[in-house]
Amino acid sequence: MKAARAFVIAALAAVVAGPVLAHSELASAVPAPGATVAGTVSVLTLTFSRALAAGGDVDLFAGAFQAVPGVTTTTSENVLSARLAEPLGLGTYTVQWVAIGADGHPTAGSYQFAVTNRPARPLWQWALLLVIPAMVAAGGLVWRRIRRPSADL
Ligand SMILES: [Cu+2]
Repeated sequence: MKAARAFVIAALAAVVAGPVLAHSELASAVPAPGATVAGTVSVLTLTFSRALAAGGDVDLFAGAFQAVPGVTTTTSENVLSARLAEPLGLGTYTVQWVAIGADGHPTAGSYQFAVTNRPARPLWQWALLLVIPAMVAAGGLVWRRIRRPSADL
């Protein structure tokens, strides 16, 4: 019985202590790992599981590991932001990140995403494409009625 209680206490301690001991790991990113972005990308946002200390870095590589110049990395709370001097063109990109956890432990990783440069047309633009010709056609019919009220009556 005593052993069982000791086991439960140890298990609870592990559950409570687990997150405290965990390093800052990449929780999510925009663009997301493996994503295909339609349009341009001018900032990368990497969100981590825990708070970060200054000193993290994001490097970006195009195609066959050509470094993309003009990447400025800033750290805020648990987010690494990488601003790009120029929006990314079509291609496949590799992100290499290094983050320094608030506990001083560094973590690192990499992932890829793709840019297709085909901006998706917003729904309201499609709606206008349908509505404007319909309104022009309706207006034309009304105009003909006004101009020649008894023409075909
Ligand atoms: Cu740590």
